Amino acid sequence: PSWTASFESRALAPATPPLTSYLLRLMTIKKSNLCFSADVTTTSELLAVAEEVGQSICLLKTHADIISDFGDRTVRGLRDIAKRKGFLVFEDRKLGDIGSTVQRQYTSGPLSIAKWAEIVNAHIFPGPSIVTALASAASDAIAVYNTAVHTVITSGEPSSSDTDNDQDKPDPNKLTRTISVPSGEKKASIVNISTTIFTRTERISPQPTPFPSMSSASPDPLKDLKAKLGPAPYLRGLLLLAQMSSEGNLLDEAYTNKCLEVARENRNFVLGFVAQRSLNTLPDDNFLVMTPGVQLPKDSETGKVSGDGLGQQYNGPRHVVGELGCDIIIVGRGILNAKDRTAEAERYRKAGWEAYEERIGL
Ligand code: BMP
Repeated sequence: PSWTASFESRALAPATPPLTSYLLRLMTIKKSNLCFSADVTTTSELLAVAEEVGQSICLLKTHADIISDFGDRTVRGLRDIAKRKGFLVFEDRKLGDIGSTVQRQYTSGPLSIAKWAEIVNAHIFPGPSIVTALASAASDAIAVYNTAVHTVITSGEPSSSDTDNDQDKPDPNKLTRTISVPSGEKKASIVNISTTIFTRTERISPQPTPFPSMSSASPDPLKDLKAKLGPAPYLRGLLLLAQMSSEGNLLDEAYTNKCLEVARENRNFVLGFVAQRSLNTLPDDNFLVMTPGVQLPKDSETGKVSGDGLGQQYNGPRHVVGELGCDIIIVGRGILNAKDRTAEAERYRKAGWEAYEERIGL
């Protein structure tokens, strides 16, 4: 589809991968094409700001490696807020190494990105196998998740006495049988007992915390959104760094085109790009473009915001979304440094959404 097509119609196009489709539907229902870049250095700050802006965003971008106390509390807290407020999580890790190394960076170590972030990004300078390696690691992570779900269905409700017992570990044969008979009733129970599953899986797994808790006791402020959208699917996707916002960057047009080529070869896993303009040129291209380097002038100012003195270059939402065809604006300090972040996030949401509506002719 061309970039003048609505997000809704792009979500419904038959070839759209499930994660892209979910995100496009989320954006449509929430009327938000705003990604907040939560560039903070502690878990408390991250969770506080996610609460403050969550209502206005479709995506929250992290740099987990700058969070000094990143760990289980960070992941559980963030997943809980993402679930309650309805947004996806994007870890801006910018992977860029040989396939074998990026697989480990993605799935293990203190960050274990694949466990808690629906989206991660990568450079393609190591060559296209970075993408296939990550796709394979992602599908393994999804398989582990599904195994965990089916384990509990097979084993029934945990009792307080048996959850730490080694005998509770999944029996792979049993699991395969369970997966092959997903009746309607079983599907319903998968959703209903997911809270138990995660608690239990964490106790029985050889790894300390394989998946974040999906449980939430808090009231749901976005019930309507959830009723329309359903629960977020457990899926993983990749963005390629096709262009950068920083002055003098080396990602030239040939490199950008190469990214597009690699993305087209991996359409089910690559949901789009971090770039400064839409890269969709073929009728089949339905890649999302997420664009950093976006700021609005402050209320009292009329002037243009140009940069941060460290190479960052800023443009307004109207320019990048309306004129260059970008889909999602990524905003960090524009919101982070505001006195009232909730109000500022809402101001950016509106500006981004109006630019999108104008672009599709509404
Ligand atoms: P800010 O809006 O505060 O300038 O933050 C921009 C965010 O987007 C930062 O987290 C930065 O790492 C990221 N980013 C960028 O600015 N330009 C790029 O080309 C790619 C990025 O990921």
